[in-house]
Amino acid sequence: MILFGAENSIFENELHVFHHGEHESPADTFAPTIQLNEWENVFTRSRNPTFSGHASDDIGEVVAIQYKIGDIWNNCLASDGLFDEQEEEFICEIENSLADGEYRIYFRAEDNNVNLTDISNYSYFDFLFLKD
Ligand SMILES: [Ca+2]
Ligand SMILES: [Ca+2]
Repeated sequence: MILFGAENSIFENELHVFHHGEHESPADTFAPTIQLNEWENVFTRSRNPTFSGHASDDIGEVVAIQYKIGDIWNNCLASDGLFDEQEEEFICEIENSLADGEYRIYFRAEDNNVNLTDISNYSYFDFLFLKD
């Protein structure tokens, strides 16, 4: 009886570890989704406008949000100072001063399982810079 009990308990432990492991590292194949905060207008008079929004991941943590106007991706900032959670508010400050004109800004997100927003899923926003 004692021997049976011991074997049984080892079996249960293995089962427990297996299930635990499954919960610790589920397959994560999706990048976080991005929800942009709407501007009141589609134009700005600021040469260095700011965008903000919310990123959320079903599985995993948001580790980066980036924007691009043109060809180069730039990092956005986490509102709480660090991209390290499943839900993050972010701010993107456009560093290169804009010239007059129409622009499209793209956003993408990355999680801690190296999932990056697919090009077909980039969030974007069309706006105008009009100087005073
Ligand atoms: Ca994910
Ligand atoms: Ca955070």
